[in-house]
Amino acid sequence: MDQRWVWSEDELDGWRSQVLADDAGITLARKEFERCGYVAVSRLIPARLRSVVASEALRLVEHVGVRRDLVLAATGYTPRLMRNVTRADIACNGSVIEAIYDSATTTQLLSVVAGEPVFRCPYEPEQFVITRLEEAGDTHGWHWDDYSFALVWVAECPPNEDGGFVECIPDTVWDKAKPAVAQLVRDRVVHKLSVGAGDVYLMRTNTTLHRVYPIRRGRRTIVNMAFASAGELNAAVSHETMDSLWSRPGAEWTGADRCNASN
Ligand SMILES: O=C(O)CCC(=O)C(=O)O
Ligand SMILES: [Fe+2]
Repeated sequence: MDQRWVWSEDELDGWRSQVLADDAGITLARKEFERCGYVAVSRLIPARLRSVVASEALRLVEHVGVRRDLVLAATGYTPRLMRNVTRADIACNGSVIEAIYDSATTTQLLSVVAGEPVFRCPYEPEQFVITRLEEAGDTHGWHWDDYSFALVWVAECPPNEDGGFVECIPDTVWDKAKPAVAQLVRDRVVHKLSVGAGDVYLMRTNTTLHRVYPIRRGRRTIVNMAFASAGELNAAVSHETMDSLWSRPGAEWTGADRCNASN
């Protein structure tokens, strides 16, 4: 069902006071994030917000999603078999995902959980994207993200026995010239996240190698919101995986924020 959401400042203020009052929830989340490099933050986000983000993601991926089937050299030729929606198409055809991304409540919440200041991503195309795994064998293969933090909203997800769960290896370094992904997967403990449909998690994605296990059936649709650390605001960050992923088929990606209207 297409549930459109009208953004209200009152609702945003309500979330801010509610979340900042939940000392116990924030402390637990901060400790787990510090220990593991990832943490489920669903209980810090009202169910209604999670549900309207999920509805918008499902609507947009149906209407303006583009199929990608790639392997990426910078992560050791790991696959990206998926459908996705660019930041430009989300901003052009949606409302709630961009509003939440831009809200000070979001960066405030992430800063307290991360234990350091968290900022909107300075590279616009990477700020928020939607990804759907939809065919048997679809996977978001092993990779690191370009920026320190990802807030991932899981809109739909198959049961674990059909794949689609997140695996990760914290405290790893992305050497783009020699990613050695297979070696890390062989030598290190692979953590499995317990996040299902309706959940939201935060991950330190620049130092946590991660992937989504291939699905066997069903669908997995997520919104990934990227955030930067203070040091990344002015640093030179390259975007080769992102630029390959989001380029339009047959076209050279220029990074321009072009919009593909859904109707
Ligand atoms: O689907 C997920 O939970 C992870 C997505 C991801 O790693 C990404 O979008 O970079
Ligand atoms: Fe990622």
